[in-house]
Amino acid sequence: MSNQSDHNNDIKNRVNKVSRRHFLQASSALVTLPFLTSKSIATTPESLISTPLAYNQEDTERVVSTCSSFDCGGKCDIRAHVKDGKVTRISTRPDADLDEEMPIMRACVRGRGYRKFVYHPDRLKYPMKRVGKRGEGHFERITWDEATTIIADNMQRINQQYGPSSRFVSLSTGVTGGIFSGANMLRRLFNLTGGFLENYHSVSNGNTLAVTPYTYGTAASGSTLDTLENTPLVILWGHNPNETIFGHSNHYFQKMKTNGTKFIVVDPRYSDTASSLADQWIPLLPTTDNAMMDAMMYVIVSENRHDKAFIDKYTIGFDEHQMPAGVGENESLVAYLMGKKDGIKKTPEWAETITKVPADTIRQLAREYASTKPAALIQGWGPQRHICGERTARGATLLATITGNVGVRGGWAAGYGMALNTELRKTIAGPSLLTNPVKTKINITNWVQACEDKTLVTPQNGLLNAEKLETEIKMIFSMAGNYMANQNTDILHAAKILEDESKVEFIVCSDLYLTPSAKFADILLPETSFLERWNIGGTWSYGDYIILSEKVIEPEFERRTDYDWLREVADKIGVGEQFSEGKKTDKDWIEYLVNDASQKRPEDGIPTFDELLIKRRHLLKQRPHPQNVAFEKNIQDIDKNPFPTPSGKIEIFSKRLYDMNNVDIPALSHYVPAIEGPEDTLTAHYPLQLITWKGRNRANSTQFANPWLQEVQRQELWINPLDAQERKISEGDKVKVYNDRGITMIPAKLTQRIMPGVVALQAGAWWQPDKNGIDQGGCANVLTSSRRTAMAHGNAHQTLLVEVEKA
Ligand SMILES: Nc1nc2c(c(=O)[nH]1)N[C@H]1C(S)=C(S)[C@@H](COP(=O)(O)OP(=O)(O)OC[C@H]3O[C@@H](n4cnc5c(=O)[nH]c(N)nc54)[C@H](O)[C@@H]3O)O[C@H]1N2
Ligand SMILES: Nc1nc2c(c(=O)[nH]1)N[C@H]1C(S)=C(S)[C@@H](COP(=O)(O)OP(=O)(O)OC[C@H]3O[C@@H](n4cnc5c(=O)[nH]c(N)nc54)[C@H](O)[C@@H]3O)O[C@H]1N2
Ligand SMILES: [Mo]
Repeated sequence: MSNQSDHNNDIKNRVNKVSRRHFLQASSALVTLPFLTSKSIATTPESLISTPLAYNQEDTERVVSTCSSFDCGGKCDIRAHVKDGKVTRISTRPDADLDEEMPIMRACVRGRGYRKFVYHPDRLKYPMKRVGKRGEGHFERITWDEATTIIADNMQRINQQYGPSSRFVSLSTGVTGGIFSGANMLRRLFNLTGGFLENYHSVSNGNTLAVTPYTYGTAASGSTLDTLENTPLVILWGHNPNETIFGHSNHYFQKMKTNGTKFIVVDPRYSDTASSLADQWIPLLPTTDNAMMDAMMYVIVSENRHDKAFIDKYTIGFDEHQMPAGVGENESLVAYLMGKKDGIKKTPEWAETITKVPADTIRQLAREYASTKPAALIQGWGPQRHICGERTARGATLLATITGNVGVRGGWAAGYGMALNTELRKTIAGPSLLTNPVKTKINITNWVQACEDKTLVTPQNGLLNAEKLETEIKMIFSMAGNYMANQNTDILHAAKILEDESKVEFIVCSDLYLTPSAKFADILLPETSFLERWNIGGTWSYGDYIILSEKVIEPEFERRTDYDWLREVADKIGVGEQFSEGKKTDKDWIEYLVNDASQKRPEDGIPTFDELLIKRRHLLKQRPHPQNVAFEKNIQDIDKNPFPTPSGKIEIFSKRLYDMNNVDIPALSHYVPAIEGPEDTLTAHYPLQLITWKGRNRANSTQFANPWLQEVQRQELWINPLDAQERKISEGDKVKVYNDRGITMIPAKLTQRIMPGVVALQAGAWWQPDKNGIDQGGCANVLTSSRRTAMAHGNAHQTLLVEVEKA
């Protein structure tokens, strides 16, 4: 052990001292040096494993500290045990080595299951082309040369025939946890050859991202979590970090819990976060959050619990004295709450009938939030993936504002909620995508329309930088995505459009599995997994490190990296050199990108690639890192640092929203009954609201086929026993969940973890139509609506009504 340790210290010293050339030699030698042995992994100090590239267990086993490139909320330090060219086991950063300096995450159940994902017998092995009708899922094996020739030919033909804006890259988040991805390299290739139709809007958080600036002037409303250390009260509003991870939240929340912080969870579901963290769970009907927020504000204002000094100094729109010019009477927050215009006081009793939360519970929560200083109301993104998502996100920013919790340590501004200075994946940027000559963009919610009929996409529903689309989408590449027929809304409609070969003429899909979306491919390509190539992984916000994602095993069968085959396509089109800039492999790029960042940004202390090979990971800032409280500077000196809003203040009332004159996105972001919400007349046919959540055993649909993870959590419909009883449904019964858009069949789980009136399915189950086209897998997106949010034109995966009956 001590030899090992000395050796590592020696390496560290050499890293600091020797010239790069010498160092290069030293580090490449390390991989195979026989003296790097250690008998016990469990007792090996963290300082050791983080330092060398790897070490041997029994001379032949390497343990490599690496990470995935999935978009799963965290970026964990996983340990691949490699023997004879195979990963024999996945472990993770040892318990004993958790520390404040480096609270890097340990693998959850998903991370522990990676071996079963990578070695699954169903993994795609060879390039294939479609035989039979599109969507049927029949393919035959072809050579890579054939595949890249067909792709190069179609890229050129379709470009010539329809123009570059007929070429589209489908949403694909499968590799967005890394800086290097096939989807982005494809964008680069498109841009070298005329461009493509780009999309905007994040399906994850685009609604809150678009609306949070209407309050604060910027979406970056989150602080670093270490600033919450002494916060006595945290309200997690539709936030389930126990499963969704969100960077380091669990590390800090668990610590705070131990230190006595009170946690309240507001969620229609008793989530894993509620069960593991919460002192109180407040279920409410989906889409009614604003009614509860309105009533909380009513209690706070009518009981004089608001922070007057804060409101006077930093905000506009609270009462009639504080309104921007050009606005009529009774438009302020107080006027709205007191019913000056509509005659309705927004009392807890009023809200109880809408939300189903007892008035006293609302009153108690309002009092507690207003009287606990500071308090943090932290929103997840589930509530903003609703048709009223913008209103809900902004509503909470008003609560945070009137209680003076913005810009103060221990408070929280709500809204989007990511921290300002920790967008880590930017620490080391990916390769340049070059410039897209096509300026027209569609919202991601427009893509099916753009395939169907170009006139359906208009500036009013999401088209950017153009009055109309010049052409329909004729070519789609899905590179590590399942957003053609699984993760998108209303997939039965999407599938119908995709089946029609006269519409989209050519579809390429790169994946590891034959997913429901991959079934629509004309060319289906077997990519390598993250264990079979190089990348740099970064965590979501609230963490500030990067991890080297190393190629630890050779790809089997004919699997290739997207970059590798794209390079071949580029050669065939005649732009090979510009595309690759001489870099033959993904590793060449990673090496170049790391060294480039290291050289250009010495202030960040980014290591060189060779240093990273030894260090494995890098903290962006010097420790202890600067704690960041969002808007602290604005609050400390608003004259010098006005908010970047039109008024320079926090805008409780938004004149910009007022001028849009859209009832669905009012200037105050108050409650408006949602279409397909609980007040919709459609409830006569479909009385239950269906929501989906991101469960612990997969990242969206990624790892759906992993047998270990299928054991962790079954796909089933959560239904309250009251609703089940009414429908004579018993535990485990197969039920039919349906609306006008589709049907899914799934076993029922009777549980009080979901409130009456609401049913829930875990998001990300594969669509499994039987021979009659009826889904047998509990895929929620056969039921979801492609309706758009009012301002962002964003997705509303969460807002839908269904009926459930015993099958
Ligand atoms: N385990 C796991 N982690 C993940 C992912 C995954 O698939 N699996 N996906 C990652 C990705 S891509 C993203 S974008 C994030 C998403 O992170 P989030 O969007 O925050 O996650 P969700 O589970 O969709 O929603 C959070 C909670 O909102 C609740 N909710 C739904 N509707 C309402 C409502 O109307 N009001 C209120 N108050 N609550 C509501 C849900 O019950 C759920 O518990 O997670 C990331 N992390
Ligand atoms: N009902 C409902 N639907 C939702 C949501 C919801 O809350 N409810 N959430 C939405 C959100 S926030 C998101 S981000 C989207 C995500 O939707 P997608 O971007 O489609 O994400 P995944 O479903 O994970 O699909 C990623 C695919 O990439 C593949 N893959 C993984 N690794 C690799 C690789 O290394 N190479 C290649 N070529 N392929 C790889 C996986 O096998 C998988 O098929 O889903 C959205 N859909
Ligand atoms: Mo997402």
